Amino acid sequence: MTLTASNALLSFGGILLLASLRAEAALSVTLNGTPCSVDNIVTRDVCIIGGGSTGTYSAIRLSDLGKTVMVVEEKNRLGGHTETYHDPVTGTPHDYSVVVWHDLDIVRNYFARLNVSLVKSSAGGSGAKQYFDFQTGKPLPNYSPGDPTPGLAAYAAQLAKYPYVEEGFDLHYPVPSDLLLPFGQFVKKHNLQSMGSLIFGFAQGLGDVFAQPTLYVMKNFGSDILKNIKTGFLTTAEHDNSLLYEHATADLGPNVLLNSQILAVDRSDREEAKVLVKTPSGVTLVKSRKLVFTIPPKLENLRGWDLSALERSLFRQFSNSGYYTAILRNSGLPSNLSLVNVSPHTEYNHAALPGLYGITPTGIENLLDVKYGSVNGLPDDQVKKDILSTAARLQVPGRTTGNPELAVYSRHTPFELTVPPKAIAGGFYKRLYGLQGQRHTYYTGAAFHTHDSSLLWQFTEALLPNITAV
Ligand SMILES: Cc1cc2nc3c(=O)[nH]c(=O)nc-3n(C[C@@H](O)[C@H](O)[C@H](O)COP(=O)(O)OP(=O)(O)OC[C@H]3O[C@@H](n4cnc5c(N)ncnc54)[C@H](O)[C@@H]3O)c2cc1C
Ligand SMILES: *[C@@H]1O[C@H](CO)[C@@H](O)[C@H](O)[C@H]1NC(C)=O
Ligand SMILES: *[C@@H]1O[C@H](CO)[C@@H](O)[C@H](O)[C@H]1NC(C)=O
Ligand SMILES: *[C@@H]1O[C@H](CO)[C@@H](O)[C@H](O)[C@H]1NC(C)=O
Repeated sequence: MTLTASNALLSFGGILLLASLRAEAALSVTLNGTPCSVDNIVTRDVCIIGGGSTGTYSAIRLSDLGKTVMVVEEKNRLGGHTETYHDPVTGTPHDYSVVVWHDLDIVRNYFARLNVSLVKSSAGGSGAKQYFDFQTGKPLPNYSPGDPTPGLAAYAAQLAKYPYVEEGFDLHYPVPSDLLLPFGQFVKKHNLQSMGSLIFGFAQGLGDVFAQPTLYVMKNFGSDILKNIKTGFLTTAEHDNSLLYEHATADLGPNVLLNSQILAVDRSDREEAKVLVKTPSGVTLVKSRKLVFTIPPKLENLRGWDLSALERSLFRQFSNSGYYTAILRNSGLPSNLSLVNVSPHTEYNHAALPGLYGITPTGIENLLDVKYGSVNGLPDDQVKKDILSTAARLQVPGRTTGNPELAVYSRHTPFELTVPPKAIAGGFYKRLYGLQGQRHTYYTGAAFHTHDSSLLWQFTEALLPNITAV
């Protein structure tokens, strides 16, 4: 019997037991006209591509609405950009990527459903702020970001003109020209200069926020964010945001394929979509009536997909920024300061990219949180080297030399997906949204709205009636 060799597989659920029994007599299927042999075939109502913020939400909600699901995730865990470091010495958790959610019913209901407690939190981070030019390592003791209040008030008045940008990309045409202006020009036009430093710090991950079309900035930094800055965001009571995803993983049981790569997708059949997946225990074919697509739609991430000419022509237009996170150990830097990267040479004294946004406390001795940005993707080796050499040159009073190393490093890249103003004005997002429901596929996730978990759950919730319709 092959069963003795399959203990690990058995714990993964009945599906894989089946796979092991069939391993010697592989099944043959035809995908995109090519015969493929598979170890296992499963049928679900919905196959969810990507198990990050949006994919996990989709899986839980669709299950609760009585649908059978299968989530396909390439990493070894659900959660996507949500990552938690557990200090091996103290066991203390630190969320080094996604930190907060909006205080909204949809958020509270979802966490209650997965039995994870929430508390109010500010998005500001901890530690007394000190300003350094990270390029030279020198302190800038006389620098102050100034009072952003007048700029924020004027910005809020501008936001109020475009309430629909907070719901998605259902734009009004012709697209108002202010939404297409590079944000730096929009700032000057509406006298928002006093919020220049604040927006750069908030819109981390957007690359050069002042060069991005204003539309993307408004989607990232919208009215509900402004409200939550005043009234408080939500975070997990345990300060371990990955609990949400661990509970979801347990809840979904065998309906998640982790460490799994998509080999091919065939949506040509009128009845069902076929997704061929390489899993750690063999090749599985997932057949489903509907797909929920939540991954970054960059062509290099869609090898094996049967993209239509339209899908290809839309997805190839996306550019992306780079965003990276790390935890620095033994840096010799104090554990209780928030070090902000400012530059004497930029318009709002914001950090020059590529570079660190800042280094902030984790609440754990000897461990510091690092955020790093670039206008496009960079090789990991370059980012890691830059983080270490930058940390080494910071002239923080009282520091020791240390022996800096990265306790963890994470590549959140491609991050923000954008298209040029001309494409936005020309109806790019109308065509992108026109894909909804075509070829069994529903699209959600950051590229289809914005990098904000709470708003993505709202956006996904609104799609559910269509996904569950027969
Ligand atoms: C450092 C950082 C801090 C942030 N802080 C906050 C915050 O405090 N609050 C907030 O609301 N938002 C925050 N965000 C934004 C965050 O919420 C994301 O925008 C959100 O995770 C987007 O959800 P998503 O489902 O589109 O993508 P993801 O969560 O990234 O999920 C996509 C999933 O698909 C998987 N995947 C990708 N390609 C494939 C493939 N080809 N095959 C199989 N699987 C694939 C990925 O591994 C990932 O798990 C932060 C992001 C970062 C990077
Ligand atoms: C919910 O979480 C609490 C606290 O972690 C735990 O005591 C309880 O058993 C959990 N309930 C369910 C239904 O999982
Ligand atoms: C940080 O900690 C050091 C000693 O570890 C202490 O001297 C200093 O006052 C602290 N600074 C702040 C801003 O808390
Ligand atoms: C969802 O279905 C409704 C009703 O059929 C339709 O009007 C709407 O355009 C659909 N929305 C999407 C995003 O497909």
